[in-house]
Amino acid sequence: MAFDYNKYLRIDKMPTLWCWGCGDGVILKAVIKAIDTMGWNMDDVCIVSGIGCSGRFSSYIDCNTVHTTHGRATAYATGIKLANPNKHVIVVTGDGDGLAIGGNHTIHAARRNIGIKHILINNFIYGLTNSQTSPTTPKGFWTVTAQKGNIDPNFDATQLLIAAGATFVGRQSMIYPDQLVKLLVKGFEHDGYSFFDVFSNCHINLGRKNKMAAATDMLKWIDGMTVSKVKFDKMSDEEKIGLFPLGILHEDNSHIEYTKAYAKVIEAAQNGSKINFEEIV
Ligand SMILES: Cc1ncc(C[n+]2csc(CCOP(=O)(O)OP(=O)(O)O)c2C)c(N)n1
Repeated sequence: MAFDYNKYLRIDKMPTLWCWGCGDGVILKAVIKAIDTMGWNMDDVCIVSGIGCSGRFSSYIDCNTVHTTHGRATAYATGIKLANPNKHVIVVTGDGDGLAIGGNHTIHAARRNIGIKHILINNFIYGLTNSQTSPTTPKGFWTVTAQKGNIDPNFDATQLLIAAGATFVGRQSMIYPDQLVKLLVKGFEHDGYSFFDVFSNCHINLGRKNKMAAATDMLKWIDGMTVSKVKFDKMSDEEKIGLFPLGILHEDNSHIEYTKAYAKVIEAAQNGSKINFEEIV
């Protein structure tokens, strides 16, 4: 029997506002399937998004949703999770939203290991606002703010997040929805902060000006720069240049999830006792 997406969607908001061929719709379906696999009650799920094409995410899933300000989604999600430790808080941002204006919130959520699930839709551009350079825009690409080609070095979000202390970091491309569902489920099961760098296409606002006008052109480009972590790990340093590994890139289950640590602060304050810092690892 076909999977019933309608059960999870706000049908009155369909069709989505995303452009024809945009990868965001594939990611939406993958997130729904991952939630379904988890068997979560939708009353216990909260989706928080910022502003951007990725920001539309919270409009479409029928659960608790918050469409917040650009760059601040992770800060809202942190507050929501702290106040409701038993809820499943999923934050969805773009690469501009989560790595540029909101980069600060992202690294500190990772550092604290708060149990929010951060899906970064990485389309390598500020999509909604018509093509400004983002922290992941490749060198040489035309953007509206770099009309001679982008000179800014870009970074690999997963390496930043690992360095910041994230305890689950993975990457997948929307070209492989089944693998994306699997990765999301692994990260949803993880007790702590989970970060997913999800490559997506924006053929309208990035591709068209960079000789990839069709969605399929951009998908080929994305596919050409990604490789499974298993293959990546066997490559020489030279072969790895320009390639991004896909899969679980980092997992560390040895640290306490932040709301559990914070519960000890509440307990100490209520009982007039001291925190046992040996339990805060
Ligand atoms: C504080 C603030 N700064 C800037 C904007 C304008 N703005 C809205 S969306 C956006 C860029 C979105 O790009 P990204 O986060 O990469 O998401 P995408 O649209 O590509 O999904 C910008 C700059 C805003 N709404 N608020």
